[in-house]
Amino acid sequence: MRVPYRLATDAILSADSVVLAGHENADGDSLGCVLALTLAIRALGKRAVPLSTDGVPEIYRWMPGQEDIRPTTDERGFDLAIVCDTSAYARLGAAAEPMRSARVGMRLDHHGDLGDPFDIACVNSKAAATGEMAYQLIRRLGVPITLEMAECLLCAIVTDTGSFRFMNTSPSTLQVSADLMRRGACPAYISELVFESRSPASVRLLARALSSLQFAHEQQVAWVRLTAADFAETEASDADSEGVVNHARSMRGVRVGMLFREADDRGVRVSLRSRNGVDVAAVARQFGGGGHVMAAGCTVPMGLADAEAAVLAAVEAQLGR
Ligand SMILES: [Mn+2]
Repeated sequence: MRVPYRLATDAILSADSVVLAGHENADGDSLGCVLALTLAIRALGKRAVPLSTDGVPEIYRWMPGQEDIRPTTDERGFDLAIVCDTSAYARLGAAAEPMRSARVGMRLDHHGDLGDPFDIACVNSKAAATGEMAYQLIRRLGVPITLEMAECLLCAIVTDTGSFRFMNTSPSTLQVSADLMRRGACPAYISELVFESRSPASVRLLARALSSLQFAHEQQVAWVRLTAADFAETEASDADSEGVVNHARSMRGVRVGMLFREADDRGVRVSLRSRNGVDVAAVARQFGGGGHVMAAGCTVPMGLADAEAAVLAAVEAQLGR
């Protein structure tokens, strides 16, 4: 897979102002890329404006430079926009307009879907995290990777690989991570901050989800649900449901794990996780979503029970293929 890093570095080097944003429901990867690239672009003496439509979830509020992130900006006409960790402007939420209005649009992403057209598309679906690609880009810019950048990039990799446990972890993922460690970043420290610093509300929310556990397809499919009342009564935020879906997949014999959550008036948000190559991205695409083969999501404009039935039927069809 040839990634046009040369075009990407040329675009950055010839820009004076750069605006960067990751996807809605920001995660360690989207934020890590936006922040590391912001630091690198500023190190080149250029202006960089980091955006994240729903701000920075609490578990990422230690990341270097995160205090600069705004949901959006009134400014338009940046020289360059860098869309991180997604293929679509629509997923940038409030940050979409300043990003769209930039003279040059660049996508830096490890999702395989086609998405919107960009002037420069740096896409590598083999990269474990977009952070792995941001590392390659910063190296090619000739900017020394500081401890701050290294912590952002390693956080991107640690979170998107589930602490190097997921199938996407490759030799190059580990090589990049080793280099980031040599620059002072520490996976144990990052894991502690991200995975061992949960809010009581998020654990109470997890308890609600686990108590809803259901199975189908000879226990090869497991799912949990979170209602609007679960969020309200535990005082949990949307970000507190991160990782809940992994519990549905964590059991012996389960091939597909799912989380259904009543999100907003758009309907039910569905997260899908699989193993052994079961393609849940294909399922998500049937409902207008997308993602990776073994980690995908979609929003279904139905009530909770109907959404569960519809997605379960699609998953069972996928398993029967
Ligand atoms: Mn990612």
